[in-house]
Amino acid sequence: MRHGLVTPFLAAFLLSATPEAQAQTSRPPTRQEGNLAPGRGGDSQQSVPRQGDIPSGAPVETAPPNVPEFKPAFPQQTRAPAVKTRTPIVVTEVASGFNKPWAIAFLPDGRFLVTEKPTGSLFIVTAAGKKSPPVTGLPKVDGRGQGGLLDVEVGPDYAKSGLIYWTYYEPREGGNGLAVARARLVDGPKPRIEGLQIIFRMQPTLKSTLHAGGRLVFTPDGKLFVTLGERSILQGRVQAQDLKSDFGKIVRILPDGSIPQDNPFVGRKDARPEIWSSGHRNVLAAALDAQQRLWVVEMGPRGGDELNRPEPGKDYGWPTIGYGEEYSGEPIHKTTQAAGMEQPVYYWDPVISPSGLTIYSGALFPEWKGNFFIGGLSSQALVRLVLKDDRVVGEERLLTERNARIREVVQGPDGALYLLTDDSNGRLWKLTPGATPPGRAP
Ligand SMILES: [Ca+2]
Repeated sequence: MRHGLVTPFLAAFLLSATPEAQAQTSRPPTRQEGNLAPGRGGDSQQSVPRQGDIPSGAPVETAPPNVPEFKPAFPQQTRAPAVKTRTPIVVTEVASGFNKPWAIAFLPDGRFLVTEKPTGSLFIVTAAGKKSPPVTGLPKVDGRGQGGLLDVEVGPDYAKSGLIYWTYYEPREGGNGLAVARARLVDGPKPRIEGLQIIFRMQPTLKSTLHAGGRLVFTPDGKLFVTLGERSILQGRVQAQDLKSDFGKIVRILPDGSIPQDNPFVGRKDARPEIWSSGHRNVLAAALDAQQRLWVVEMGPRGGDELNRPEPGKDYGWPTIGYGEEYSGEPIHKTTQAAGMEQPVYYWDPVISPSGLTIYSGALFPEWKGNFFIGGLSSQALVRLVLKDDRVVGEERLLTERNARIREVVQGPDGALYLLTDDSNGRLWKLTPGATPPGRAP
């Protein structure tokens, strides 16, 4: 079993965001939007270390590693110094009662789309937390294990087309596989979809209830990244290194499912043309940064969760290299480095079990600009990373006092963070800055 460390959350609220910063409005959504350049935000008058300074000191992780014989390839590839958010955080429960919810997307009118994994249900939720009946017309899902209805995104041309996109475990003859669908959302008291199209089917079909990936990320140039896992069982795992298989890949398609002609393997007979990058294990967390570069956080084996920045045609090593081991304690990798294989930007041992990634670009929390927020399942935390020059320089674990598995984190159009907890009574939380504590005003 995965068992991440739970660090006590110390509510030492020294400072708060400036009123000016809070009054600013931020840009709209989230996973397809990047962060602004790291800056000082509203805290430039404070005497504590400013954003942009390099943190130092002990790491947030204090538990011993599962695989101590594997050493990082460069300083701070793991266990970066602990950092602490100074702005008081207010957690508001927007809605609850979701059965293992998986993803949030924002409709232009301020409502949310929320998926439920095992039931395959999609809900429209108002800002006040009122849930619609399940949207009808979605295809049946294979909801066993890690399967079901996973990610949902509002199409980039939604205002005109009404198109939404989602991922799910598709039941197939001989097993299942991840599929990407799109359809027009028809709003109303009994919402439904119209014009269903399955735009992508992960190949091959396999009997597994695990590791199919499933995050969707639209890019501003009209492409769609889909993250795909390696199905966990050994027959699938080895295919993460096979370019004729979709397993353990990030793929890049157009919204109608066709292949962008500038994909790295287009025109090669020995590779599938949808592949963007290979050698991934199971990616449930993906987002673009301010430069529109894709970042992913991978669910690793015991002691091997990874942050990667997948570049076209590159191999991220799984299962040949890595920093973890089997849950049984048996080795997986002989080594952590190999020619032609990329190093992770950062790794966690013990693991956090990442699901959901947002790179913060809002104005509500100026000190968070450019920071990475990762949902932690076994770690029961919202994991915050501070990066400088594409290296992790600080790590924080937020919300640990709530003992909740965090499945999803997205930035709303209002600059708040929205989270889902992974529970049979799953909750939708909103994170906003609190008031400046008395006597602590700048
Ligand atoms: Ca790797």
